[in-house]
Amino acid sequence: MSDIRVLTGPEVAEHASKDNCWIIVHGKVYDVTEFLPEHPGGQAIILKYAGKDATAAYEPIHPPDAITTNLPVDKHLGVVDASTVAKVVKEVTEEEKLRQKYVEARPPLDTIVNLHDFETVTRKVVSEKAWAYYSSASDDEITLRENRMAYQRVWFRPRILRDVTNVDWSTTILGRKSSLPVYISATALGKLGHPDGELCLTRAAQNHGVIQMIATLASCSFDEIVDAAKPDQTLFLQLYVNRDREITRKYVQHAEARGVKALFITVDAPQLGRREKDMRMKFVGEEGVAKVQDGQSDIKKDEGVARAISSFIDPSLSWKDIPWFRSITKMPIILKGIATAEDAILAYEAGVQGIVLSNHGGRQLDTARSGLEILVEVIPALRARGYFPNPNFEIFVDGGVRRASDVLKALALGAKAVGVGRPFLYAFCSYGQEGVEKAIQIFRDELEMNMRLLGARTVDELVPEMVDASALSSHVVLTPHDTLFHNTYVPLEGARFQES
Ligand code: 173
Repeated sequence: MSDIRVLTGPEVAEHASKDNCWIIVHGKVYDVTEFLPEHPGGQAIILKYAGKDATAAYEPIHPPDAITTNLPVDKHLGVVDASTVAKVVKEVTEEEKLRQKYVEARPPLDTIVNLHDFETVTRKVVSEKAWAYYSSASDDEITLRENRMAYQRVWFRPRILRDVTNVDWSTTILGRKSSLPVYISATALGKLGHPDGELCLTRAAQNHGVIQMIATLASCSFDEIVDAAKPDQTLFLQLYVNRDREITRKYVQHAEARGVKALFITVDAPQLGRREKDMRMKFVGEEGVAKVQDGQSDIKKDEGVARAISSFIDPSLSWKDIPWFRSITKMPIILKGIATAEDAILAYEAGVQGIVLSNHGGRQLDTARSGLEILVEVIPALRARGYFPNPNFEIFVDGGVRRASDVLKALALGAKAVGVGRPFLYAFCSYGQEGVEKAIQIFRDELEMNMRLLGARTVDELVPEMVDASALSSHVVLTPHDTLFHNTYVPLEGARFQES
């Protein structure tokens, strides 16, 4: 071990330019000069930390192994003597002070009564940047809001006098036991909102028999998440397909070897939507950075966090690729992001094991329809061809689910289970693992009550006759105002004037 080079802070600090750029991450020194133009997030952000410790900025956006796997070994220069590194004294901004105050004044967890509450708390206790990234949706955010509204256009037709002493909401998802007809859907960059990131989900899920879908762009590395899971815990994987299929092949096969039970290929994001809240945040936040570039144009600077790191996603992905995926894995393949009956039929005929009817949480094509509305189009179309019901082809819905009543509506209309993304993310941003456990408990409590009141003792008893979805596809119906949702929803802002 004696041949490891030990550098001092001042030595590293001498390499602080575009032509000679060293950085410190997790106590190690890296020469990133040649890597600068290749950095998916642009060079500017690295240059901001040239010659300094970049760990704090690096951590939420990258899995821990991102730098070691992407940078040739000869650029790993050595370790830094911690006592010699000038602490990048993070100036405690007014924003940060306020955030800390809110963290301290968080409502006690036992006073949290519904999933909206986690969102209310998260908005105050995470950084503005994290909030902008998580909460944003594309363009005018019409679809984001529609995802809630759609559930409110479906009304229950409850049945009575059925002896509902015992109700059971457990189910199977792709042949795997799940204590809820809900799975934790993939969301990226968990460490922006909590230091343990997605591990909060993994730990909570294992205590409650809930299935977690790991995101390709999680802040924790894939292996960290799998290592944190129990051997018998079911994990699914969400996949962004890389332009370099070899990388994707290795990733998928590694996941399968590590015991992941299903592959959800995201098919609605050949390009990321323009999420304006996120874009504005980045633009304002990195203003100083643009100057480092000295007139160089950095097209990434106003794109927001997600767009900056999504350039590896292959927009050429097509139906022709499905047989290749089938050839590289035995895991069930599910296409995530189907939005029409036409594509649901193609998916079935392509031989995949399921589809997620989704608009990516309103973050992709704005004014795309809600998953629930897609569901009532897809089921009859599949049924007419004899493709539904079929135990080997499961249909999922995600987007906008905040209540067990939403879950029951989707199941009654033919979904096998629903995906829940942001609410679980917000649960850990606000209260860590315990928050996620509480969110699961809330689902249980609401499912118990709603199933009793609806007269369904098991998920199999949730039938289409229990709902009136006749207004679902009509977008001009009045429903009572969803107060909690609208109180949490932050309206888009207009252009910002510069400060003088
Ligand atoms: O919705 C997203 O933000 C998302 O899917 C994504 C895609 C690429 C990078 C980060 C997040």
